[in-house]
Amino acid sequence: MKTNRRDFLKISGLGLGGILASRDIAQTAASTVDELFPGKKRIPTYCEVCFWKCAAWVKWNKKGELCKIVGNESDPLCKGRLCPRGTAGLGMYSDPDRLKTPLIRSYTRKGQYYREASWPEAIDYIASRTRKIINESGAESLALFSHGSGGKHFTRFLRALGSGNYTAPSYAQCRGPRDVAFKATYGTPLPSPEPLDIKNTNCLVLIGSHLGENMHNSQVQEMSQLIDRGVDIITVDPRLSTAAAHSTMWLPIKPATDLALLLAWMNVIIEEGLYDRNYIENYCFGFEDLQTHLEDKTPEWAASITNLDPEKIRKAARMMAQAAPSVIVHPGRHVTWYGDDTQRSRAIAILNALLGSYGRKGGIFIPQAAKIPSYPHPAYPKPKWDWKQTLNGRYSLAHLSVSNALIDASHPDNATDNKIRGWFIVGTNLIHTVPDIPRTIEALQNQDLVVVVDTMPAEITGYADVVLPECTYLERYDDLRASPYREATVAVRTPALKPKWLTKPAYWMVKKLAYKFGLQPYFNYSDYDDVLSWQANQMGISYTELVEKGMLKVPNPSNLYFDPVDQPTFNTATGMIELYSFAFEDEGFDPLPDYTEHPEPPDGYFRLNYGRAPMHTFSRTGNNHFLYDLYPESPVWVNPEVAENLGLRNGDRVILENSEGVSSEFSAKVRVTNRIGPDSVYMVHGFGHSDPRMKKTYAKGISDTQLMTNVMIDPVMGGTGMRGNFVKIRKKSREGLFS
Ligand SMILES: Nc1nc2c(c(=O)[nH]1)N[C@H]1C(S)=C(S)[C@@H](COP(=O)(O)OP(=O)(O)OC[C@H]3O[C@@H](n4cnc5c(=O)[nH]c(N)nc54)[C@H](O)[C@@H]3O)O[C@H]1N2
Ligand SMILES: Nc1nc2c(c(=O)[nH]1)N[C@H]1C(S)=C(S)[C@@H](COP(=O)(O)OP(=O)(O)OC[C@H]3O[C@@H](n4cnc5c(=O)[nH]c(N)nc54)[C@H](O)[C@@H]3O)O[C@H]1N2
Ligand code: SF4
Ligand SMILES: [Mo]
Repeated sequence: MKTNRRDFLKISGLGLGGILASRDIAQTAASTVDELFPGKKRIPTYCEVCFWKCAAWVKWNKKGELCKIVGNESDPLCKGRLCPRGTAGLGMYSDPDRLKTPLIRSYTRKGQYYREASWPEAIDYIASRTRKIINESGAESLALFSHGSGGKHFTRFLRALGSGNYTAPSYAQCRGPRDVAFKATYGTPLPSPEPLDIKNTNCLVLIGSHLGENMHNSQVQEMSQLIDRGVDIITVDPRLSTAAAHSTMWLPIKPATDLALLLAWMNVIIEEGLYDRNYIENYCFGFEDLQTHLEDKTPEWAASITNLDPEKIRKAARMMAQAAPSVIVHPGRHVTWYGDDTQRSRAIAILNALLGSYGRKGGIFIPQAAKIPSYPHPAYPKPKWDWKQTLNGRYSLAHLSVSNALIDASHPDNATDNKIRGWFIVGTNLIHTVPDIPRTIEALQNQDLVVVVDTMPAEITGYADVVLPECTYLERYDDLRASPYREATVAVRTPALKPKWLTKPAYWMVKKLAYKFGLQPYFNYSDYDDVLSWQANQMGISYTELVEKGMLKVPNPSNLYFDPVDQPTFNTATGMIELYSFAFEDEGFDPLPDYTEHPEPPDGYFRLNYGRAPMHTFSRTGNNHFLYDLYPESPVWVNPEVAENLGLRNGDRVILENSEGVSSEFSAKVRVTNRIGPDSVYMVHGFGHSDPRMKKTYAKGISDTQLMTNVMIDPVMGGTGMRGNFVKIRKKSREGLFS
């Protein structure tokens, strides 16, 4: 049967009969360590609850019972301490609502349902559908959307088949604009974790980065040291964020106007001669053009746009210059805001250069990463076309694949020859992740095969033909962690618990699939520690010691800061830091960033603002019982003036309706607070789950993504600006209706 019409399957109540033998169910109780690993009391892993990947220990108590997850004391990314989410990682393992068996979409006259399937059946099914797509239109018609460790294994599978269409939301929905801006300016994008020398800085400037709610571990720890030391922190945020509340200076900017502030700061720094002359002369190109460009961008000009006091704008610029070069204008991370995000990020990159902070102690350091050799495999076939061709001339500076462009290539309105016909989705809940949900669903409906690999019955699994249950990070090996930071390190993840039910690791799944296509040579391992121990060996590290210690330091490949004698080279057209960007000019974009005006909310509407809560990660932790107990749903923050006008009180339930008429599926409680201005409402991303199989979090709170139907695409690299959506607030009446 052709499966191009997919009901969103919200199945509950399907018993665990048949496939799932009682012995699998008995595994819900954690095995003891003596049973699993005689003689061991702790097992090394790195956390997967977010992408900071803190190295950690899974520990057992004296009785040999699993007791907790703690940070690895020698890991620079966590300094021995996990954030609340990492500590609650066991909740990912013990969640009773986890996916338990493979599921295959099946059809009866009455409708569609998922039936539990065995692994051989599920693998056969995927292989035969995949083969059909390859035979008819080539392996290039297969796409992979992934986030997290499992995605790496599936990327290898896709490449071995001959497709280059793999993508992650961490680019066009997150860091892409920043990375393109830094690449254009310094010749290299910024990696994750950001190489920010926060602990050594004398001034930290946060533009929207809400550290403290954004819990990126070592950054938050180092920022709290700054607070204790009384170091200057300047926070630009329309909302009184946790960071703003702990800052020397809070600039409550009018939303969407940051570019004007950044230009005015640069104007002050140049006009008052506060820039780093030597640095500019030795390393930078285009200073005179920049100077001319900024002549009229005075604090008074910016004040009229940003609603900030011009004297405060001057004062902040002087504070930065005084601390320079030990100053960090934080480049941000989730920067897809208003569609001109690459230009805003360029302004941040240039401001850091004027202050001479890039490559300097207390500024932005040169990231140090271990190089992990790739496990031997035959060369990947060269695809006839890949994601670059799907852009059709758009987003010319995108240097990684753009998830939304692959969605476009999968959509029925794609009139080109480069069509995507099958999706593998691994560890990304696209329904909560990519704005304009109806378009994603139309593209999904147009596929001949949709495979979803997840640990939970997340919304995206309801659109699959086949759902493959991955075991959690606590039950598997994954690739070695080689996160770039101040020190080059290698960390290892090994299974601390037996996979529950019929769940399996992604590396096992791709090996089984590869077998069906004669691609075994690409996955030539029996268990994944074959790969890890081979890699460790090649690097001259003892694998036994690595597992014993969880994480090892290896020699840094370069200096952490620019050498005062040796001239660094930059991978740009001029070989210098490009204040004036030839890469931008060549592609028809402003070579120097300029301010663009954005629409204001219409009468009766508010700007939809969103962010993070310390105890949740996106949509993945809502059902984690530890974290649910701490924070079951996000309230909607409303300014007291607005609350008064609309007759709203703390705790009232409301739904939100956007200016295109889309209403939130569920309601949330109002939180009346001065911490948000009267032009916006604020909520935490990741709530409003619509899949009843996630029993705890189902229907709790509002999904910000559902209300994002106006997507402002960044013309430079295709990022999806998400902050231009306006909503009105509808209160629940006594009769239970929203008016
Ligand atoms: N509206 C809105 N959209 C956003 C954002 C926002 O703030 N608001 N933020 C953006 C940003 S910054 C980012 S980085 C992206 C994040 O985007 P995603 O990574 O897609 O975010 P999650 O919602 O956490 O979805 C992760 C999925 O992976 C599953 N999962 C968790 N662990 C595992 C595992 O070990 N194996 C497998 N196979 N699956 C697993 C979870 O159950 C969940 O379904 O979202 C972006 N999109
Ligand atoms: N606890 C937790 N921590 C996380 C994550 C998580 O899911 N949970 N996700 C991680 C990931 S992948 C990412 S990318 C980061 C994202 O974290 P950040 O990069 O810090 O997030 P943003 O969404 O860019 O910033 C949110 C802040 O921007 C403010 N803001 C809104 N509009 C404007 C504006 O016009 N101008 C200015 N200056 N500020 C504005 C909001 O009020 C809010 O305080 O968090 C990371 N850390
Ligand atoms: S910051 Fe928290 S959730 Fe993220 S990897 Fe570290 S401990 Fe895990
Ligand atoms: Mo992100």
